[in-house]
Amino acid sequence: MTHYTGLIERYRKRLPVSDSTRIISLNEGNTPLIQLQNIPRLIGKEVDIYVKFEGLNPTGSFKDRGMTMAVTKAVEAGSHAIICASTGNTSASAAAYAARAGIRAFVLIPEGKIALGKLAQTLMYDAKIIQISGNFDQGMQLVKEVADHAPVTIVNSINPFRIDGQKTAAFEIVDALGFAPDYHCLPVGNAGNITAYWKGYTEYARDRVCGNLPVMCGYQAAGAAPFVLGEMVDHPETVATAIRIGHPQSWDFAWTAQRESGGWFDKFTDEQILAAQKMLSQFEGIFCEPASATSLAGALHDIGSGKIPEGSKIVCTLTGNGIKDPEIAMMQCADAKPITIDASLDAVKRAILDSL
Ligand code: AN7
Repeated sequence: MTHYTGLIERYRKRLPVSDSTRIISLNEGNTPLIQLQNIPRLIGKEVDIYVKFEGLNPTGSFKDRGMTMAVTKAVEAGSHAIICASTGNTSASAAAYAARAGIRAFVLIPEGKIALGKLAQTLMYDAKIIQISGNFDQGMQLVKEVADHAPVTIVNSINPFRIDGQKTAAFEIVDALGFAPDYHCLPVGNAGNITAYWKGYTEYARDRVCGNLPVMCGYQAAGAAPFVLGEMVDHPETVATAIRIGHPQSWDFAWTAQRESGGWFDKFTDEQILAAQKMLSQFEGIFCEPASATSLAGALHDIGSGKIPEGSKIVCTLTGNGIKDPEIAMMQCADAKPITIDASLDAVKRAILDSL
């Protein structure tokens, strides 16, 4: 390949595009799979943990994988506008790909409950932002209803092209490792992503690109854990606003992934999620957003309990970039306020010597 031009070009044969399709791309995908070096040593376990850092996509989240496909197909079908409900990342991604395509984007977001970076991005990409005094689930319901009455294409993960785009993350992992991991850990909100990874892995296994399949581990925030409770949650709450979702759209698909892979769902408190986010930053230099760290919180818990045995190869997807949510990051580091000193050599020298 000459230079990388996005996941549709790379996996063209496995995606529903033709030679005449105009590809709407921002060179998404091809994100790093980074092996953790310090955390396994800290916890004293013999495990290979890799993180798939999806925060390095063009708009800072895994949503770009699905959005390049969904917007490409919307434009191919003649659509001039897209719409989504979002906890923040889908809206940023939809807005960016609409800008790239030259079409309009409408996004419904829960007022006051989306991270600052996501709001700033979406404004910059010039989407029409509609805040509702309600949560994501109510927004999603409204989007489904309004799409029946207006010429707009829904680009939430109920759009099957989103799932097709996102399955390429599983392809990249197998292409990088030469095999599928033993365990794949993901944060779960609407469950589109766990659905997509399972589709990608099973497609590769069917075609003998890999000989094994991972166990799928879906982790939720304790206050927004419908898969763990086995029923919808009407008032989801969590500091990880990206996964503040109580009525997942890919309910049946996610249960299929769990059942077929022999996997499980579990839930973790905001404190556990934030601790995992800080740990990744502090000990590995990898800054993801709070929701993303739920995958590591879950993996560490299940490694600790032995549910994931030593010797395992584990991939945790880090779905979004830490820079998306500066307010939570500052809150996490409230005790580490920067010091202010005189602009003199003496004062700087003293500050350094004091903290060595
Ligand atoms: C960082 O943007 O639902 O289980 O509207 O932003 O596929 O829903 C975001 C979801 C995990 C959960 N991590 O993925 C939205 C939205 C981050 C996310 C998820 C989201 P799914």
